[in-house]
Amino acid sequence: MWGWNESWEEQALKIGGSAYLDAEIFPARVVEIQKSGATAVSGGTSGASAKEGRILLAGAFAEGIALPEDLPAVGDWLLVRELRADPINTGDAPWLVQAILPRKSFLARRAAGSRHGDARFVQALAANVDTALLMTACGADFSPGRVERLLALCHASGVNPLVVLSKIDLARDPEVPLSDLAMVSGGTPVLGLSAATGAGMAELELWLKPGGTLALLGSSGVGKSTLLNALAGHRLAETSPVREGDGKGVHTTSHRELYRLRSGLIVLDSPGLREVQLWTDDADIDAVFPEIAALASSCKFRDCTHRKEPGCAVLAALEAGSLDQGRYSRWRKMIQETAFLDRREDRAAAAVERAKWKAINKAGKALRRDRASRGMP
Ligand SMILES: Nc1nc2c(ncn2[C@@H]2O[C@H](COP(=O)(O)OP(=O)(O)OP(=O)(O)O)[C@@H](O)[C@H]2O)c(=O)[nH]1
Ligand SMILES: [Mg+2]
Ligand SMILES: [Zn+2]
Repeated sequence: MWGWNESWEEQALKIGGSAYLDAEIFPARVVEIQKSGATAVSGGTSGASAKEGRILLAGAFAEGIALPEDLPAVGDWLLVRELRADPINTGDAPWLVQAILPRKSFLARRAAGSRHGDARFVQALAANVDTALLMTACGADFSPGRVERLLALCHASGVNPLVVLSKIDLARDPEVPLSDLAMVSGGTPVLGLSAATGAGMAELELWLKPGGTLALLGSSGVGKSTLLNALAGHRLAETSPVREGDGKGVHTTSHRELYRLRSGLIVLDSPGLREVQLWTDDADIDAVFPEIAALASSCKFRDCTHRKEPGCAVLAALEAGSLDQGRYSRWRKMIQETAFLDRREDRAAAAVERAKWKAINKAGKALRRDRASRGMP
């Protein structure tokens, strides 16, 4: 159930040991995260039917949380212990998290802005996703550049991407946007489909396997929830029309949730991504721009930045017209952006570290006095 398999069972045994064998602790998958808290469903090999529980972060597990990615994300498999029901409070007993089973993949982006106080500004999108549909729609939403960013995100996460052009019923000739996408997708397959007419749906199904977890990614209004409903064969999630004027979505879906379809497929629907800030390194970006990476190996200088250096093979290809100008500009922007964010992050991360240290260390004052008495800053 919910994608549990032998390799999860192995991990659970290794980490949970006898408490797991005695069923004191059991596996549960995080299916929904709301502002008010997280919900998980019980899983594992015991024949018992799945039940839902509220996740509680406390005790040793909570104390061990140092970074945002240490927190449970949607799709995570947890080992939990049911707190004994309180005889006075008749509400359901919460599930105390003991451990997160090692993730098979982790989709994350940089959180926008530094106000979140996250040490590394990372925002988890989902854990243990097998395949992600990187969606862009025919019409106003169409953006090969956004698909490139999503591809880089997948590269950094261990998720298999599949590029999807949605709403092909709206295009006069879908071959044009499809070939634009093929230009930017490297070896990643590109599928055109319409949840409205059903075109391309059979082809999509060929890529999906029961028990696998599929994530739908793309900006608001591309048709993620509509596709989820089409795959399910009935209405699971709310959808709403895009804005008349500019064709933008209206952010209908407001939280991340995993749905288990009758076919056994598990689908993550999530809010539209407003911006895709990369949580990647240069290698992930290069993987999305293989033609640039290939040219770079012929540059005169090994640390060539491909901006103005003499003997730069990338600039030469640009000049000769064999490298697409748009691809080059977008590649440069992504590289610059991650370099800028890395620099900004170092300072902010240090500040967060300092604040945390101050809060945790009860002997802080004494320590500072001691340091001061020894003439240290
Ligand atoms: N013509 C056409 N319209 C579609 C198709 N798929 C979705 N739509 C419409 O596009 C609009 C937005 O669809 P949603 O499924 O709500 O989009 P979403 O990606 O879930 O948007 P958010 O939840 O805001 O992120 C709805 O009016 C859908 O009916 C399609 O294949 N063809
Ligand atoms: Mg939606
Ligand atoms: Zn160069």
